[in-house]
Amino acid sequence: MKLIQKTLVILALLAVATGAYAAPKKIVVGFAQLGSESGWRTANTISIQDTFNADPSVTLLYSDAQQKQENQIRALRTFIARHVDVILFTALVETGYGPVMQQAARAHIPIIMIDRDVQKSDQKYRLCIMGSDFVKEGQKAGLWLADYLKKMNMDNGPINIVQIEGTTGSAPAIERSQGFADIVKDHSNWKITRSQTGNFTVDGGKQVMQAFLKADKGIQVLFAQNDSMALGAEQAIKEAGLKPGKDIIVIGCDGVKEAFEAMVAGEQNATIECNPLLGPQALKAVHDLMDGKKLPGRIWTVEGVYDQTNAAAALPTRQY
Ligand code: GYE
Repeated sequence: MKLIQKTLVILALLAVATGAYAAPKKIVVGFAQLGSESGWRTANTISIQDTFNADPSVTLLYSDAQQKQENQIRALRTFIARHVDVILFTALVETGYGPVMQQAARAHIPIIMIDRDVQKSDQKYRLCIMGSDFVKEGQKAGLWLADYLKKMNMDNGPINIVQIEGTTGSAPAIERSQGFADIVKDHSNWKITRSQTGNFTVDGGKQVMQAFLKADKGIQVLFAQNDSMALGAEQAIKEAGLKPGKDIIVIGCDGVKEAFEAMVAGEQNATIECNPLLGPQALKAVHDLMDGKKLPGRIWTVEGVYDQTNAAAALPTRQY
């Protein structure tokens, strides 16, 4: 080998060794998902994974806590120990995350929350939150019911409403209950006679509705705080020999495809949309942050209400 060639080889080796030719450093994002309890959650996970995995400048580390807070806290600790650049986090319940979030703050790892928030006193440890207005969703369910009862000429006598709540202590369960109660109290003839958690799952919704139907023959309305529980409850209603959507008015929440199919089949009356497709806006927030831009404290998702009057038209365009 001639001297000039030797020199070039040595220079190239030196450049690699000193990192001058190394690929640009990837942004490492840890996503602490809470579980896979519902159709909504599956759509949410896929949206984040697909969006982040399609971006070659990002590495996504994913953890599914299987609806157990201790698993989620462990995942957050692992992300902190690995010094990820950003943590994406949705809280199973509102309380109990203060210490681990503080640990992330001390390690200067920013937390971007999606979907479910933590309690007020711990919100100082997160940079921003993006997702839905759950109080508004509960109110929309109540307002839809008021309109419907008027339309059906049913709003004169007492209205017996049962509620199947989401995971106890979670932001959407607390806030949807609150929003729905806001509207119930404006109607002196409405009463929530039973309210119990179905943990946001199809099975949970079915079991709770079975128990409600055994105990009470006069149920007129069900507000299920997500569509998975509404779909489970619809099965229970059918197995009890009644027609969901006719004998019992059923309102769900989320807007998953199966709920649209149930509305088209006349077995569910309405769903309050809650959009899980947060991947694109979460990725934008991560890039903005890494580019040194300031993130807004709150990014709201824009959502609608669907019932049997517009479900069939919307069904072909539903993405989740
Ligand atoms: O409504 C439910 C899911 O946090 C908004 O969680 C989310 C809720 C959603 O299990 O289906």
